[in-house]
Amino acid sequence: MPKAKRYEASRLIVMIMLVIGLGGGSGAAAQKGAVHTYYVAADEVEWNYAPSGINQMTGKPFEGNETIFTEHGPHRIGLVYKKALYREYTDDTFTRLKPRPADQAYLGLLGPILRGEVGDTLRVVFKNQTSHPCGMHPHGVFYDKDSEGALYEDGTHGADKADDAVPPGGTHVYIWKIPERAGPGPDDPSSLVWLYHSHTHEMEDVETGLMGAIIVTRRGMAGPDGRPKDVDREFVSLFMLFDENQSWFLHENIQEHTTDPQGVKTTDLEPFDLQDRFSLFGRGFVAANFKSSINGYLYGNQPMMTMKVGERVRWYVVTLGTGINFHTPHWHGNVVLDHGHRTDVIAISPAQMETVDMVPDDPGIWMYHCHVDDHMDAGMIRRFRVLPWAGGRSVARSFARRAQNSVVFVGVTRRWAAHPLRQPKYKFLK
Ligand SMILES: [Cu+2]
Repeated sequence: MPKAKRYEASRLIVMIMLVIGLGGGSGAAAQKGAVHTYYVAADEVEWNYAPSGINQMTGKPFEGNETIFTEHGPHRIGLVYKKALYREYTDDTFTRLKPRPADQAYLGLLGPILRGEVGDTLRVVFKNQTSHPCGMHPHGVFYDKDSEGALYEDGTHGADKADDAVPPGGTHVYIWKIPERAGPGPDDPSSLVWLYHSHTHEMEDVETGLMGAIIVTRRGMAGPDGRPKDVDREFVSLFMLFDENQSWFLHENIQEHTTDPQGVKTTDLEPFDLQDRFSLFGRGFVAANFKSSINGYLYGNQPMMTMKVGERVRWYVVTLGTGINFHTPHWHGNVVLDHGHRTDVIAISPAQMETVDMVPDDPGIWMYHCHVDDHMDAGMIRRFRVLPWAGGRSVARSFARRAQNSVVFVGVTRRWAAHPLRQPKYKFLK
C-alpha cells in the first residue's frame, strides 16, 4: 500500500475506534472514574430508640409526656421495635457485617454512607434478607431502568423490573453513575448529600427504616478515603418522625413487645396529653408509635458527635416520611453557612437534602434539635460536643483563613485571646 493510502487507512481506523469508543456508552455511561462496590443487605433488626433507657438531655428517667413515647406496657410497645435497616457487609456472601467505625456510631439506624466523586460509579450489590419485598432507590445519581428501585408501571418489563421489588432472599446489583449533574452545583460546597431508600411500598418501607445517605464530592475534591479534602469532619443527620403505625411489623411488634397484645386498640387516638391538654400527638396507642428521632434516637440517646474549635465541619441534614416531617434543625452555640447565608436554623421537608458548613468557634456541649416544639418535646433533640481549640498550627491556619470571611470570628477570637489559658500564638488574633 502506498504511504499516503496507508496513512488514510490508519486515520480511518482511528476514527472508527473513536466513534465506537464514544458510542459505547450513552450519556453518563461514557464516564471513566472509579467504581465503588458496596454490599448492602436489608436486615430485620430489633431497634432501641433510647438504649440508655433515660432522657440524656435531663439525665433523669423519662417523666411526664416523655413517657407517652417511651413507656413499655400492656398496650404500649415502648422503645424497642422490630425494624428493617440497610447494613453493609464485607462481600457478596453477606455473612460478615462490615464493622462501623466508632466515629460513625452516631449514624444510628441509617444505612452505610455510599461515596463517590463526580465521574465515578456506585455499584451496590443488594440482598434482601427480610421477609418483605423491598429495594434501593437513589436520589440524584444517574440510573438505567434496571437500577431505579421503584415499583410502578413505567412501560418496562423483564430484567428492567428486577430492581423494583427484590423478593425475600433475592439479590440485585444496582449501578448508579455519578455524572456532573449528580455532583455539587456552582453554589454548593465541595460535596453534597443524596438520600437512598426503599421505594417498593414507599411509605411502609421508609417507616420500617430502610434509608441511608449518598455523599458525592466534586471532581478532584475527594481525598484517599473518599471524603472531601477541604473538610475535617462530616456528620449526617436524619430528622425523622417515624410513624411505627405504618411499619411492616406493627402487628408483630404488638405481639412481641406489649404484655397484653389482645387488649391493644390500634385505633386508640386520644387527642390530649397527660396533663389533659390538647396536643398534636395526644397520648393514645397511635401517639405512642410516633418516634420523633434523630438518626433513630430519642431524647439525646444518640452517641455523641465530637469536633474541635476551628475545624471545618460539614453537616448533611435530611428527612423523609409522612406529612409531619417538616423540621427546623437548630444548632446551639455555633452557626452554619447555608449556601452563602449565615444561620443557626435550617428548614427541611420530606426527602429534602441539605448540606451546610460550620467552623465551630464556641467550645462546649451543645443542644442540637428540631425547633418544632412538639417534635422537640417528643424526643427530637440531642447534643454535640465542641472541644477547645488544640492550638495546633494547621488548625490555627485554617481558623485564620476562615476568620477572614466571618464577622463573628473577630469577636470570638478576641474573647479566646483574652482567656489566660488560651494565649494567642498567632498574629491574626489581635
Ligand atoms: Cu421536627
